[in-house]
Amino acid sequence: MVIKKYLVKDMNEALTRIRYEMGKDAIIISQRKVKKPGIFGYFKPKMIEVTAALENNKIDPNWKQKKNDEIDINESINSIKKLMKDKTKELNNNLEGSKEEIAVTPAVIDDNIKDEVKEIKELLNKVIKNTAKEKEEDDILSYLREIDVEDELVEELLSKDYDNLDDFKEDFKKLIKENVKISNENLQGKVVLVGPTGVGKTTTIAKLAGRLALIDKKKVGLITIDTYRIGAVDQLRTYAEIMNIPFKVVITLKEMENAVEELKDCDIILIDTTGRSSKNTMQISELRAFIHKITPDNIMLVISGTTKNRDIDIILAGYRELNYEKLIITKLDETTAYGSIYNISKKSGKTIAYITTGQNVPDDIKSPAFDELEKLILGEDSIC
Ligand SMILES: Nc1nc2c(ncn2[C@@H]2O[C@H](COP(=O)(O)OP(=O)(O)OP(=O)(O)O)[C@@H](O)[C@H]2O)c(=O)[nH]1
Ligand SMILES: [Mg+2]
Repeated sequence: MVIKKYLVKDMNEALTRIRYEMGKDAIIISQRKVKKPGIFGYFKPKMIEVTAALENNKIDPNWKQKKNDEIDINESINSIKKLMKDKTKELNNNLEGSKEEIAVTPAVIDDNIKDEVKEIKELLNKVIKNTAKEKEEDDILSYLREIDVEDELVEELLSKDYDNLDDFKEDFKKLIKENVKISNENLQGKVVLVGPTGVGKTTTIAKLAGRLALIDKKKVGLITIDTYRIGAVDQLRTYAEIMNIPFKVVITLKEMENAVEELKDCDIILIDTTGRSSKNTMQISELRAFIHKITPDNIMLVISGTTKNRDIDIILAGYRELNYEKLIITKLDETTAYGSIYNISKKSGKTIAYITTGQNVPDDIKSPAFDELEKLILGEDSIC
């Protein structure tokens, strides 16, 4: 037997599609009102989910539907079929055997059929219930995909039964609270920013320097050890000149020591580093030697909010040896699903110091509020 579900606006549409796709022998076994899947479905009018069934021997050979459109309820269907077969056999035997002896009265047959129908109904109800449960699971999984949260990171919830997506969200909110922590930074001393290439380390340093020097009126110094990329030094020097703050370029460990010494009167020294591929352990170890020399007060990992889930693992593993304590999640303006905030927090176990939301220096940076991040992760808000 083939069972197929249709999400339609009304019964007319359902009947047309069922007749067209499954043929005239298909029967409707259930119908119910549902919301469209996904978060946006909650704002759309209700639809009808119609389940239709068709016996295998009545399937039109030209009917080519995708295999995954079929609902795998073979176990229950097989028990229904077996039951029907056994009952039919039993009834036939009774009828055969009774030809010469006693005639089977219509009342006896009626009772048998009634029992049979009752059992089939019970089995069908079970099947329909299971199908509804599968539907809720599907909704939850497609919601997680929509908001870009990795399934495995909410594993403990996926083993539970939820009647609807809202119930799931309530539990998910508790997980967000447990795993997404914010540190309200009062930056001081030597602060080093590390992270993969192009995530926005230098731009973030410029934004922080701007805020600290121009708004908080702190004495800020800048150091860069990023002499690797052409133009990298000029990038930060330009900002330093505009803000009129001291700026040092270091190449060797000795120069690093000297630069820190020369900037010792500053309230905050922001140190920019070369973007390193997290897969290149040699480069990261080199960076560690510099960082060790500085004895920083704060090491922050800068990671883009647009990072793919599997790359987050590689980045976090690659930078672990630098013992970073805080996170800066950048480029949140470049995505529409903010699950990465949850994924990065949960996987790293570190607190978020800042998020950045654009290229403007110094405006597009902030210490986020928890509620703000929660809404973004849940897909209830966005950064335009
Ligand atoms: N949309 C957007 N772009 C950003 C953000 N932060 C930085 N960028 C841009 O990302 C690009 C790379 O920024 P950089 O600051 O040079 O990145 P980096 O990490 O220092 O790069 P490397 O030094 O090469 O490792 C630049 O074009 C920035 O303007 C942000 O929050 N949003
Ligand atoms: Mg840079």
